[in-house]
Amino acid sequence: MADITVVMGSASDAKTVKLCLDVLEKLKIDYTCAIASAHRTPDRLEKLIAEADRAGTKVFICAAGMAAHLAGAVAARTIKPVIGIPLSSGALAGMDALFSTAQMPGGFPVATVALDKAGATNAGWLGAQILALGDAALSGRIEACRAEMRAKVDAANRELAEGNLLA
Ligand code: RP5
Repeated sequence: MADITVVMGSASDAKTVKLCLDVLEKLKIDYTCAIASAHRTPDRLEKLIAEADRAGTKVFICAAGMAAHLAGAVAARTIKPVIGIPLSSGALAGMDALFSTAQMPGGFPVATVALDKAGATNAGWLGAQILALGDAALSGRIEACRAEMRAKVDAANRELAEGNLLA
């Protein structure tokens, strides 16, 4: 059983979604990933959500562009946490996806992260942090990654103090 189910609206989203999957892999999280569109393949999406829900997936992560109905359509069919990654494409450059992912009606939240690459990465981290509530080993792996990030900032400060960064 995959703990996280990742869904993207189109194959054209794959390159961005890969950044989310990279985080899940780094943290050794069991996930599945599929392409299903709320508009183009509503039946496939419905089946996918029902099967993942039944199998015990704990978090859904949905990435879509344009009038990004995908995360909302998933949120309508499950009470598991849904994380939405709005993607930029088309004439509105992602504002459409951002608003349609974030502006959900009461009772059907989508935890909306930033647009595109930054959002894809953070969707992975957020999904991991939700799972970590019940998984001490995963919490430890997340803490270790944070320690690495802190060490990088410390190293950058040493470089700055030594005059190498601004040289
Ligand atoms: C959305 O429309 C997809 O998630 C994608 O971001 C966007 C464009 O899809 P394609 O026309 O490239 O398949 O449904």
